[in-house]
Amino acid sequence: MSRLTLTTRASAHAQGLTDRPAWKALEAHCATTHDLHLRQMFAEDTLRGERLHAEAAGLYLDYSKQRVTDETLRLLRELADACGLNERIAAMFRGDRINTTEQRAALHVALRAPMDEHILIDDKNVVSDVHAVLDRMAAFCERVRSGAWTGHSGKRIRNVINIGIGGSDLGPVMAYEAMRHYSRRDMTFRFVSNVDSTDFVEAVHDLKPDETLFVICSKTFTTQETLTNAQSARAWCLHTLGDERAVAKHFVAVSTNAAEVIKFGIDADNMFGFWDWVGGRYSMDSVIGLSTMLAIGPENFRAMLAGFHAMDEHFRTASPEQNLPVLMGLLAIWNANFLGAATVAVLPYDQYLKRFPAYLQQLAMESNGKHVSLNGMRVDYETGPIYWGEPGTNGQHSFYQLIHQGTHLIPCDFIGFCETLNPLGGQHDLLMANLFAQSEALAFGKTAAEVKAEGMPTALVSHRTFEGNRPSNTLLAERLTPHTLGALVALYEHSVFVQGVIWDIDSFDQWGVELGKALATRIAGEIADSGDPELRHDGSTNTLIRRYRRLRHHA
Ligand code: G6Q
Repeated sequence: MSRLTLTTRASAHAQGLTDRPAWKALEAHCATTHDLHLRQMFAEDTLRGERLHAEAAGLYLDYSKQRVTDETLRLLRELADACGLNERIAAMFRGDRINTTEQRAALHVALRAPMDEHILIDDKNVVSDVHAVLDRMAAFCERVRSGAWTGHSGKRIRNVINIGIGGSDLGPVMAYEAMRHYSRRDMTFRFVSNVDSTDFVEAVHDLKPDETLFVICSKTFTTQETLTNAQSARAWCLHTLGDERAVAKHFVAVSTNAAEVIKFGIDADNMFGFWDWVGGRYSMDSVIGLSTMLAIGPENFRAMLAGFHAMDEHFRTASPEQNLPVLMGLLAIWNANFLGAATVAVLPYDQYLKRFPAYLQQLAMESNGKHVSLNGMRVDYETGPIYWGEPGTNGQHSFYQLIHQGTHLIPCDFIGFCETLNPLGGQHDLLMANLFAQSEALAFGKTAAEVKAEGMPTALVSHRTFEGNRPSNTLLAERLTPHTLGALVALYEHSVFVQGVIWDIDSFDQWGVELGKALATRIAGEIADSGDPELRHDGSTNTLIRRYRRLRHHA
């Protein structure tokens, strides 16, 4: 749907945000500054590159290459005030039920709160519960890592397979990949999420059941994909081990639903619980991170939590001018709603962060991919942009062309580290040179005059010209540690929240995934039907199902 259609149709519905004086002031400001080029902004303010930065929890944010002036930033802060951002932040930390459509708190900050903090839900301090579970996780992980926990045949566990999907997969797999340097190298960690049997079969093809531990991660323990894969895992294990009692040694569950876990056949002693105020995509630092802790050990896991907490405290207490999540959130609003950028490219210059863009896709797009405001009215502005990305430098030889010279405006988040965990000749310097070069080229481009001065034939000048003025953030940290990873994830969690507050949407529900799930269950029944079921879908879906039923056995 074109932007025009969406806006026209939406304008008949709820307004609010776009009626605010602060919004209108930003629109007027945008109209007068739209053509301002970063070249000019840097030329007029020689200190801009040093000035427009903020730093917290080991992360340095340079936002000087964003297309903003001091006035833009002031107006964005005014908008945040008008939207009650401070009060919404306080409400989240207090444990208010800010996830209004599900009547739940969104209290992921409690997952990394130090033991002496008190955060109450229904008069109960949840921080002590969090630490009790952390201690249990740590004791279990120590037993597995030391070899004290053995499989059914007495062999030590060498392989851990996390089975989960969405929030019960993307966080754990991202964190494992990011923290691989700190992980046990004599153990194998794999992640199965897709209901496509290939995912499971490939994950176990070279593993032995008697050395394998399955961590079944599902908040609800009703998710079709996860339970199907868990059943396959059970069958795979028992096929070799041949004894039901083996399940107790090779399966643990992470869930809020004890009844379903027990029904599946996993002993309550082997279950790690959590709470409904932990959203799936905000759960990698909860017990959903059991596989992460198995890989990197309790001490590193706690260091990661400390990184999360450092960013939480910064978010809660820092002034908006210095507040990284607030700045990144407001800059995202500026880019999406005023400069018209529909996507954000996330470009980590660190191979260990290769799954970070995928993780962020869920965090940002499931949180802010909403078209109704908190009061249920259709919004008349764009909400959550599309997040995507690849680690540098690979992306440079692929889609960066479009970012540099295409017709879409694509703000970029560059993420880099001053020190590599794997020094090899001058490779890290080269990697970082590429990061800096890309953000420089995007911002400043290359003028036609510069191209001509190089003696380029006239016919090629326009092809070789780079307009520049492409905005980017650069996040720089000393090195990728568990603490840095925690801070980085918390930064994005809170930046996503800031955007949701401005857009006046519920960033913590995900009703959009429901319809597809319900239809899949119905169609699965129709496919399994051995007779000739009456199909009552649309003509296209009916035809596709019939064709599939006819051809599937001939494969
Ligand atoms: C995340 C979502 C969703 C969820 C998965 C798995 O915020 O709620 O991605 O994590 O659908 O759900 P279960 O953990 O309940 O299996």
